[in-house]
Parts: sequence; C-alpha cells; structure tokens
Amino acid sequence: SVEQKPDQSTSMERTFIAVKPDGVQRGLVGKIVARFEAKGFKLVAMKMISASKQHLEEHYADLSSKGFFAGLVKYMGSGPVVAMVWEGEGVVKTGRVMLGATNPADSQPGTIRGDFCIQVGRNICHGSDSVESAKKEINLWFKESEISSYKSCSESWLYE
Ligand code: DAT
Ligand code: MG
Repeated sequence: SVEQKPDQSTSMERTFIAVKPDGVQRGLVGKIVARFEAKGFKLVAMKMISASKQHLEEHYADLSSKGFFAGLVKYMGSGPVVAMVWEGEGVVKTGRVMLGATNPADSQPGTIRGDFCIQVGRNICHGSDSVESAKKEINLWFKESEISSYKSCSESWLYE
C-alpha cells in the first residue's frame, strides 16, 4: 500500500478554508486556491457543497446571538461553497493572515479580502480561527475518508 499516515509532527496543522457563495459566483475560486498553493501549503481535501441551513447554523454556532446571524446563514446558503482542508506548518494562523481582516474595509492590500471584496457581509472566504475550531470545522464539513494523506514532492524544499 502507498497510503501514508497523516503527518503527526507538532507544528503540522490543518485548517478549514472555504470560498463562500460570492467568491464562487465571482469566479475567484482559482485565485484563492492559487495563493495557498503558491505559499506552499498542501491541499488535502476539496469539494463543492450547497450547505443546508442546519449545517451552516452549526458552522457559525458561536455567532448565533449576533444580529447578523440570520443574514449570514442565508448568504452562506445562497449558492455552493468550495470547502477545503489545507495542511502545513502554522497554516491556521497564516491562513487567517492570508485571508485578511474580517471586514474588507480593514483588510490590508495583498490579502485575499483586501484585494477582492468590499463589504463584511460579502467577504468571499472563510478560515478557521484556531487549531481547535479547525478540528471542529473539518469534522463538520468532511468525512475522514474525504481527506487525503500524501507526501508532496516539494516538501523537502519547503521545510528544512
Ligand atoms: P471571520 O470570518 O473573519 O472569522 P467572524 O467569525 O467574526 O469573522 O464572522 C463570521 C462571518 O460573519 C464573517 O466572515 C462575516 C460575517 N460578519 C461578521 N461580522 C459581521 C458584521 N458586523 N456584519 C455583518 N456580517 C458580519
Ligand atoms: Mg470566524
């Protein structure tokens, strides 16, 4: 068998990244994927999914008391999203830096939100905010069998 165990070294992390319905509709899937690929992170799962209201309410459960919650769930369910799992050293924190601030008005140029969107309610992408949330989100969006373990040919040129 060529199957490999997931990398268990302490600094290797996985994060859940999603292109939201506006990012999909605006044709930004490739650009967002390209940034994570170019950085050196490893794509280990990806699928397009039209999420149910219940699924999205669970995904955003921590925000259920917010005034924008109903609108957020409606927006996220307004079309398919591209759900992904990316792996790499520090990918949770670095992934958030690459997305930029939640409100695109505050996102630095060079970040995904800073470069491609304008309003907080249409901020085109999602990224887990901690290793713990990443685990929860990956579990919610993916079955274990949908996540691939493989050795990237660039690994020895990315990590010393
Ligand atoms: P992030 O997506 O950066 O983790 P969050 O978890 O605080 O931000 O909020 C989740 C999403 O909810 C966010 O991407 C966009 C939406 N949202 C956050 N604050 C909002 C606000 N004040 N008005 C409208 N939508 C908001
Ligand atoms: Mg969040």
